[in-house]
Amino acid sequence: NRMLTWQRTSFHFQPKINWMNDPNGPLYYKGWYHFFYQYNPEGAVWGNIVWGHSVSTDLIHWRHLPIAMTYDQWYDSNGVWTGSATLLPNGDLVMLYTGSTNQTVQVQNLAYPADPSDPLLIDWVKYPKNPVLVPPPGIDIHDFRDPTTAWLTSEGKWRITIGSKINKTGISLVYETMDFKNFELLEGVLHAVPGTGMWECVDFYPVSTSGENGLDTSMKGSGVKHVVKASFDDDRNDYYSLGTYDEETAVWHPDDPKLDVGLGLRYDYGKFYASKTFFDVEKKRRVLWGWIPETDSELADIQKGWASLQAVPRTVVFDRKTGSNVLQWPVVEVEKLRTKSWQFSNVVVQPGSVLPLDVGKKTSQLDIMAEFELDQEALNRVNETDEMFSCSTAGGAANRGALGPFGLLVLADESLSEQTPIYFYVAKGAEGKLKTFFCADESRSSKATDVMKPIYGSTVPVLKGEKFSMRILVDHSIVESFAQRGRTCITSRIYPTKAIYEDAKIFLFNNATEANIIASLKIWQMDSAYIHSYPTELIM
Ligand code: DQQ
Repeated sequence: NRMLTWQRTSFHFQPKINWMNDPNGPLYYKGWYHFFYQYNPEGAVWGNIVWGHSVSTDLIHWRHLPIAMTYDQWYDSNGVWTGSATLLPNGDLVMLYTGSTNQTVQVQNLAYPADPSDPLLIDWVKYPKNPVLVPPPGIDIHDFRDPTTAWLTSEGKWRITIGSKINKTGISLVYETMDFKNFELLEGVLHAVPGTGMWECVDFYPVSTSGENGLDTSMKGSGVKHVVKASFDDDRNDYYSLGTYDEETAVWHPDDPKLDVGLGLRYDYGKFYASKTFFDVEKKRRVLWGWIPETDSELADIQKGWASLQAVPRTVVFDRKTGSNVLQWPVVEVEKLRTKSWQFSNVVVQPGSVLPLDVGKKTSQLDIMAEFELDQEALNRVNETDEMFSCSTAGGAANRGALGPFGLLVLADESLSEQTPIYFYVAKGAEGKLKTFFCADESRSSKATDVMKPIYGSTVPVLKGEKFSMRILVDHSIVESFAQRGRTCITSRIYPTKAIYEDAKIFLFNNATEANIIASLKIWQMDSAYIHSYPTELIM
């Protein structure tokens, strides 16, 4: 029944049925990408959490494997919660995860593959002397979770960090270990930010300031900056910050205190949470996984029998042009799904107009690359304007300013009664300084009344000589949008009821009052990925 199944996606990772949340322990091992995830095998709501498990050779096509770990010990009987993988230099693999005990105490546990020679890592053994860590003095038993991948010190010891809070200050504790069984809590914290609440799923990793390659988690020294990311339980967003890691003190300092964790940048200004990176040893890149929660009602999730997606994995690199943010970009393998393409060159879109783009029938699975130029005469002519602009102002893409909004309407029906505008908005300040916003307006994304319809967005740096550029992945009920090669990203989890399958169209629009825009686009239809179940579909 097409009404029941249309919300399923075609190239985003999701289990066949039931609830999924955080990505866990991603890694590349003996020829396979492994993806574990928080999973409820018994329903479409959070609970009974185990580790689901899938493998892939390209991060796009997946084979679901049996559940890797279930809640079968006193130290994880309330759930096998989030954790991370560490690949040791000798090839050994260790997994650390949070268990919620029979008393709902949050503890850290060690697990490892039963048969390290099995590239599929089907069977897992929990260390008999678990837990390896319990909440230290001063830390609430419910505020101690989500161990990171470990990194090496110059002395050959391993360090991990674990998110927590003290009063309202979000913190990340650092532990040192030789064997992943005995740990020592270091004095002080990796980092703390007052007022930010509990830090979930902390991630800590180096990025190269001189090259495009990703770095092993233990890399340090010159030409390296470190990212701290925390998922804020209070506002359910993933915040990151760039800075310097001091090995001596095991302390990290933000480059710019104004852009500290939670004060500045987010990975994504839409729906995107509990993310985690791993270093892909095969392709020498750092890959980011992020959980996309639902924004419909719990009842709707129960009715459809499943909940949540994962974002298409993204490579993460330091933005050497701005020097102040990372760039996120869908892994190159997703381009293998590109089929038929359409090109539009230098289309002039006049103020107040909407132009349909004919890209054939299969319009609910697209990869769109678009570039826009604002007409220079108008840019010069327009005086200071819209300095108070914010994406989230009521009205969204319907609000008209001198130099915006302009962009695309995706998952729109013929009559535009459903549409999701993804757009730029240019504000002009004193001395002619331009400030560009990148926004996604979900307020008209669905006729359904039981879904959230926020308007998302933030600023995006557009450097001298750059055009306004966006990439959009459209996949039935999710739209992932990337501005300026991934400086600002927005994931929209939306539920069109009319703009589905071949009734989903796309349009160019320009709601600016003063300026023409010139648009050039390349648009590909996307094939579906192979994401099948074990064992029925695996055994061929
Ligand atoms: N989800 C896990 C926790 C983590 C939270 C439980 C973040 O370990 O803090 O399912 O979404």
